[in-house]
Amino acid sequence: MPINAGYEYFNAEKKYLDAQTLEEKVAALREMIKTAPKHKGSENLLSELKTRLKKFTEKAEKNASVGKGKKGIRKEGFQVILVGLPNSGKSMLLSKLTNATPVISSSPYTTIDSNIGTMHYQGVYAQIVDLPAVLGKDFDMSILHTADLVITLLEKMEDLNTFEKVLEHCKGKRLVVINKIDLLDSEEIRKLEARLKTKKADFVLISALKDTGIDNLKQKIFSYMDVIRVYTKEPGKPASNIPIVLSTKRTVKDAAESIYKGFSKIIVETKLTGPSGKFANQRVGLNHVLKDRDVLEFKTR
Ligand SMILES: Nc1nc2c(ncn2[C@@H]2O[C@H](COP(=O)(O)OP(=O)(O)OP(=O)(O)O)[C@@H](O)[C@H]2O)c(=O)[nH]1
Ligand SMILES: [Mg+2]
Repeated sequence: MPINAGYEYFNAEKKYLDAQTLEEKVAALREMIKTAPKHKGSENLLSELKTRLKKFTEKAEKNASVGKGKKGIRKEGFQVILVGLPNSGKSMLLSKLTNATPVISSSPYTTIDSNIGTMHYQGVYAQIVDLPAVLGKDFDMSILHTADLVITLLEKMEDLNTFEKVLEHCKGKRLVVINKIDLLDSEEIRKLEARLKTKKADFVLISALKDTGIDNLKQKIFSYMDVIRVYTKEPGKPASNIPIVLSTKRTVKDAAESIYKGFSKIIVETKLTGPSGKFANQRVGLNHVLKDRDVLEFKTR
C-alpha cells in the first residue's frame, strides 16, 4: 500500500501473498524490494521488506541444512494431519482437499511416505498431510506433536478404539471425520449422526469418493484455524480479493501493521464496511476489533 507504487510492485506483492513455499516468498520479496518506490515516504516500507527478506533467507538456509526431516515433512503454516487405519480413504481425501495426486488403492498400506498438499479456502492456506496408516510400520508419530489439527478418518466409529492410545500424543485440536457414507443408507446415516452427537465430539460425515461433505469439511478446518480475513480497498475501487489473514480479535492497527511495520502511523482515517461495523463506511479508530470479511479503506497522510 505504499504511495506511488507501480503495478510491478503490486504484482510482486500479489506473488508474495500467493507464495506457498519459503523459496517463492523469498523470490517475491526480492522483486518487491526491486520494484518498490525509492523515496523518503517509502523508507519504512523498504527497510521492513529487507528485514523480512533477511528473516526468510535465514529460515530457508536453516531448513536446507537440517534437510527435510525424516519423512520429508516441513511444517508450513497451519498443519492438518490425516490419521486412520489402512484403506480409510486418507489419500483420496487429500486429493479432494488439495491438488495433490497421491496413489489411491484398495490394497492396504498403500501410502508408505506421507503425501502433502495445500488446501486453499477463500484466501487462506492450510497444509494437509496424508500419513501412512496408523499402527503400520511406516507410521511415524512424531508429527502428532506438531500438528495443529488432527483429523481421524474412520470408516466406522469402532475403528477409533483400535488407535485411541496413539492419539494421546496429540497436542493440537482433534476432529473426527467419518468417510464412505455413500455405502450407508439414510437411516444408517441418521443413527450415526445421533450417536456422534451424544459423544459431544466434533465430527463431519463425508464421502471422499462422491465429494459429499468436502466443502463442509473445508469450512470446518478453516474454523479451527482461528483466523479472520480482512480486505483492503482504495476509494472508488472494489476491495482486493487477496485477504490479510490475522488471528481472531485483532484490531485495525494490527491489520495496518501487517501490511508493513509503521504503516498505522501514517493513517489519518479508516473507513470500515463489514460484520464488525454498524453501517457501511463507518469511521473507526485503530483500536477497533475486526471480524472475518471486514473491508478497510485507509486514508494516509
Ligand atoms: N465407497 C467409497 N470408497 C472410498 C471412499 N474413499 C476412499 N475409498 C476407497 O477406499 C480405498 C482406499 O483409499 P485410500 O485413499 O487409498 O486409503 P488410505 O487411507 O490412503 O489407505 P492407506 O494408504 O493404505 O493407509 C480405495 O479403493 C478408494 O477408492 C469413499 O468415500 N467411498
Ligand atoms: Mg494412502
